[in-house]
Amino acid sequence: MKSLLLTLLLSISFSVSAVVSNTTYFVHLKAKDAKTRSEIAKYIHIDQVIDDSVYSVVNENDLKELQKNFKKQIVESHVYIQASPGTLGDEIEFPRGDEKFHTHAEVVTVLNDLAKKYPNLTERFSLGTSLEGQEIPAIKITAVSSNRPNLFTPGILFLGAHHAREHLSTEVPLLLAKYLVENYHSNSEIKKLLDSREVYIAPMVNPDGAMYDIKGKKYKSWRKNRAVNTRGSFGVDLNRNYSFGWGTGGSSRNERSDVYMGPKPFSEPETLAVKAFIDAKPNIRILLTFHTFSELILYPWGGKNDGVGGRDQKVFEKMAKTMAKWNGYKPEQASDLYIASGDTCDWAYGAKNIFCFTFELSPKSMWRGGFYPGAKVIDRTFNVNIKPALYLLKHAGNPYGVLSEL
Ligand code: 0X9
Ligand code: ZN
Repeated sequence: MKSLLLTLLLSISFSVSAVVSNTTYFVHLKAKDAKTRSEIAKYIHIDQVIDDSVYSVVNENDLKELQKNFKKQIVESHVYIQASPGTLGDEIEFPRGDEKFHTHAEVVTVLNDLAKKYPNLTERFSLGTSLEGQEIPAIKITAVSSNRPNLFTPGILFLGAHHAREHLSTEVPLLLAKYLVENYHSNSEIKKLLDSREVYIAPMVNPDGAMYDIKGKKYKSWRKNRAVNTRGSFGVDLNRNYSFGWGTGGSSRNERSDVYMGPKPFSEPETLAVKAFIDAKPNIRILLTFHTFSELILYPWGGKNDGVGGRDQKVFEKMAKTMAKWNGYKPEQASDLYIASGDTCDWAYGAKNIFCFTFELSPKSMWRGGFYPGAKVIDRTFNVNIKPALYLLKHAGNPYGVLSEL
């Protein structure tokens, strides 16, 4: 009898916790400074910062946390329905009008085609496999022959789509791969770079999340991967799951939170794949991880208010400022936006000494489309970021060289 009751209770509590609502909510909160923003970032992901306000689209759990902890600061909150055109259905395709964005299958095809067309410049490889068994597709681009393995060739890594809904962050590195191989023969600057560098590009680190976000041709504002959590919710925030400073602020232990750090550092196959790859490639000196949105160039630290200090601080500042002249983005230390621990760049720099930047691509604000700005922004976002990408490629040889540039 006792065990029957227990079973009954367990099954009731399981089915209650298994019901997780998909409703999303728009919230506007007052947050007067970076310290206040960092308090809020312990619970939710802040989508946008403007003056003394922060704005976000959050799930039901995260809205409840805000109501519990920041009631007085909430200016506005309401149900948010993501306007996404298109038809119902289960296809893995982008909604109507956004077909120019690439699905996982299309990213694979583009990279395969590039590798086939430019066998002397490329090597197709996988960074690893996602939780749901999808390939994390990648390509190596270089004109340095792999028959000369003893030659030290500086390397650079470009990553896209740690966050599911940030689809533009896949397009930019994908276009970069195409641009580099297509211009090698005609552009002497690119020839020189590829003759002396190894470029690694993985445009979709989180294929499960990204494809879940578009499934049924309807955007879901999904951020995390699709990890099956213990109490019926899904997803770990991959940009809170790296080990350096993991769990020390600006991330949540609550599985339902959009900034859930995961049960342990590198608990996710996607972040572990990035780690394993970088561990195996000591020649990588620079990393650029693309995200959206807000038009920012961010550099460490992200998990604490201190700067990295010394000469490296100067390198980060100089590089960020130089690149900002070309793309018009705002250069700043990541924690000035809000503190978040366990992100890619704190680990890449803190554990591997890699000069790592996070670009928050277009648009600038929520009112210009936020995570879903439409396909019209793809080309222009890529175009303003060509020069920054080539600049980083150039300085992968010796990042400190920027200090003696005017
Ligand atoms: O919060 C993030 O993971 C990044 N922003 S996003 O809107 N793409 O989710 C920013 C990470 C920058 N790092 C820190 N602020 N620590
Ligand atoms: Zn992101």
